[in-house]
Amino acid sequence: MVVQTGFAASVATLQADDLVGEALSDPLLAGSLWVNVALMGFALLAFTYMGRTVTDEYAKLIVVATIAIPAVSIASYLALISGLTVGVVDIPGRGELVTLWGRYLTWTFSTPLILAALGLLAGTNFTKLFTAVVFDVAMCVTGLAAAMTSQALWLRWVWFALSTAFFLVVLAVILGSWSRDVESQDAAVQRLFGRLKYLTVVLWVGYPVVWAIGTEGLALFGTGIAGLAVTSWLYSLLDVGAKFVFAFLLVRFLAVEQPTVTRQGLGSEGAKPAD
Ligand code: RET
Repeated sequence: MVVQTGFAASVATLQADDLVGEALSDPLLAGSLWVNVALMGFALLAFTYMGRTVTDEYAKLIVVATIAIPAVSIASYLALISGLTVGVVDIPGRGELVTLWGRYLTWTFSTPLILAALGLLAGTNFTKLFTAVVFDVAMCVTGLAAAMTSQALWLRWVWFALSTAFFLVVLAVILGSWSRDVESQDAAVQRLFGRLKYLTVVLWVGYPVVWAIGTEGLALFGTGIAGLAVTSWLYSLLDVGAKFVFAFLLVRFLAVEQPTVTRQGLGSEGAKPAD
């Protein structure tokens, strides 16, 4: 076994830094990141302004969760641009792969906010919201593991499969439990929930598809369609829909309609202290 000396190790780090620096100086890749910093910066200001008229305390909670989505996103994209969350994975037989792993990391914070906003709108209870968020976080963390695994190529796909299994739980909560919960809400809330639900489900399914066809997935077999910049653009465009459009529709609705959203409270449904 060859143990790398300190010197050899620092040469390897230097090469990795060079690769990251080179990748980030590609204008096409940089553009895919800056566009979202600009959009999310605008979103943060616009949503704060739009949300100021919401009076109902529960609706305000939904607004706060929604405004936090672009806030997390700006930090996420700045970290990528700064190279803080971009690295190199050395895959045996395939060479060095530049990975924007910060995306998977920050989804751990942004996606629970999206789910909180959606679940609160449906008026769901704590148990169901907790279920969706826990499995969502598990999906993101195992997705990060898939991207960082260099031990063997097939192990990346094992992580991918595990992450997908957790994703299915999230989809089941949205399409099953929450779709039933929302039936006790106003017609207008139901209509908005229906739109946001389909927007979310369709766009979220796009993320594992991009992973599979992009640089992290099939590209390692020489069959992926997308290079680093194209993969990054695809994620950025999905983000525009899953975060910006989602949050815009929600905040606008809460500000304009001033709906009263009823909720099931914290425990399991129907259980009252006197029972
Ligand atoms: C990965 C790869 C492993 C398998 C699966 C994935 C799913 C990712 C999803 C991401 C959604 C992100 C959003 C971000 C907004 O900020 C990790 C790509 C299932 C669903 C909505």
